[in-house]
Amino acid sequence: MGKTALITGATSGIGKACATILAKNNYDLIITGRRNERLQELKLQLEKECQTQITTLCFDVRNREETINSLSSLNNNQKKVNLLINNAGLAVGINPIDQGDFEDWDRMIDTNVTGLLNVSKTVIPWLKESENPHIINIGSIAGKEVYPNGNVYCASKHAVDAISKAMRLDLVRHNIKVTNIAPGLVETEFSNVRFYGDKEKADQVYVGMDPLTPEDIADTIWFCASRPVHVNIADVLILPAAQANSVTVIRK
Ligand code: NDP
Ligand code: 8X3
Repeated sequence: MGKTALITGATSGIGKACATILAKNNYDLIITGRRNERLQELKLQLEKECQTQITTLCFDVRNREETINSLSSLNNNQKKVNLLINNAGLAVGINPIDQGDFEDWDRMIDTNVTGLLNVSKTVIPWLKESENPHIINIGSIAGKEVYPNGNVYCASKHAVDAISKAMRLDLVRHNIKVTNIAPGLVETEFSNVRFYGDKEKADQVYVGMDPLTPEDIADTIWFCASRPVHVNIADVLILPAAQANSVTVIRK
């Protein structure tokens, strides 16, 4: 039987790369994000290149009602989700905690934590009914250690790390595998968002080093998703070769 994956935040970066590798491996997809034009473009491209069905859902994971209504609009066949990739997320700002911005904090916590929970709570009942169900949460090295000025983003990703562990405990009896993926520096739109669209500042993050690409992370996710039924890769920390921890990066 065919497999279906639901990917949040598929309009860019890691989520888009996951959609691409899964479509190439014959998964039907439900791709989500707030930028509908990008979802439609990706659907067209993947349906042209691969023989799979792509469904798009445009919603903001922070909005619980919108999330539940949008996901609930899927038909019973589309709800046979085998793989949920909780990827939608962001960092906004990088400041000492006494200079942080309430709105930035809300955006990070509401997206990275509440949004992930909104989607998961809606989709878990469908996973329970599907074959070889699997949840992959995109955490971060920021969920393993705290770095200067990373405060609230790090807290939100520590929450993702804890939720992954909690899901693994609570869902093992339903045979649902749970994997936490914790990347270091990956060049996507992430830093552009973090620096409020200041491209020069965003580019500085990756200067003089080879960051990971979204495809590197998607490869790792595909490896986790394609293990035999009895194998669960629980947690993966994946770094560029030039990065040793959050603050130690060797630049040329
Ligand atoms: P991008 O900015 O390229 O992609 C982020 C994705 O999240 C977009 O598709 C965006 O879609 C979606 N998204 C953001 N906010 C919302 C929202 N409120 N509702 C729905 N979708 C939303 O960044 P990355 O690909 O790098 O980020 C993906 C994940 O990887 C994030 O969770 C991030 O924290 C994590 N990560 C990134 C690292 C990096 O260095 N880049 C390292 C470690 C982890 P849209 O704007 O269309 O809604
Ligand atoms: C993104 C990686 O180091 O910018 O989660 O926090 S980092």
